[in-house]
Amino acid sequence: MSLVLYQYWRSSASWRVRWALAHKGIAFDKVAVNLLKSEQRADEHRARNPIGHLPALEVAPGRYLAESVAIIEWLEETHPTPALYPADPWAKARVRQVCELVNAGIQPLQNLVVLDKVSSEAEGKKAWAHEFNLRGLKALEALLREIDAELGEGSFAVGSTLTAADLFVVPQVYSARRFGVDVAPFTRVLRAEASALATPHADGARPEKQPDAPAT
Ligand SMILES: N[C@@H](CCC(=O)N[C@@H](CS)C(=O)NCC(=O)O)C(=O)O
Repeated sequence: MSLVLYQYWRSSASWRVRWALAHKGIAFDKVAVNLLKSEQRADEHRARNPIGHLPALEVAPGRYLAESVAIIEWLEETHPTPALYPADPWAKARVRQVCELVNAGIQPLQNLVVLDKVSSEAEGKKAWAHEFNLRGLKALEALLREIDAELGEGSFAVGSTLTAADLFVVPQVYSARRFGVDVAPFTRVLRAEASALATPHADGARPEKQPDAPAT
């Protein structure tokens, strides 16, 4: 069977994984799970990922892997080329640091399950998500500049080729814009975003290109 990605068009963690699959030329099918209808919290989806989050990748009939970091590292090990991690251990550690800054330091704070606890009002939710996206982008900008100083100025998040770091940065910048953050000051982050979005498989991974995206 081909791999099956359970995803939602605007889920940033799903975006990371479908982009990695496309970049590596791995065939997969997509099944939409609607976050706005809370389908991710249904028993049917918790059987794929006990915490009730997207994405989940069905790797064999009835066998699922969740958590985008785990999925992308598994894809890297099973399909090493084109690589999404540098061979050099230090550069690889920096790629992982960028991934985790987004995965652990920014994205969880904007999750629906969190926003629903923060406020019952749309404005209250947006203000919270704005604050943590802004805080995260400031940190990301500083980190990418620090990495440039070590490895030489790069056009992507880390270095001069697409890495897993870009797959985490680009969806996060999209989210930051959604929550009203002025991203213009983060010029190093925006350079990485532009470079990554110009790579061959970036376009098809974008939210608005997903089958469950609303028609514009
Ligand atoms: N660390 C997880 C994050 C997964 C996650 O938080 N997914 C979000 C969508 S981007 C979700 O399913 N949220 C559901 C909710 O908040 O109820 C990963 O990288 O896969």
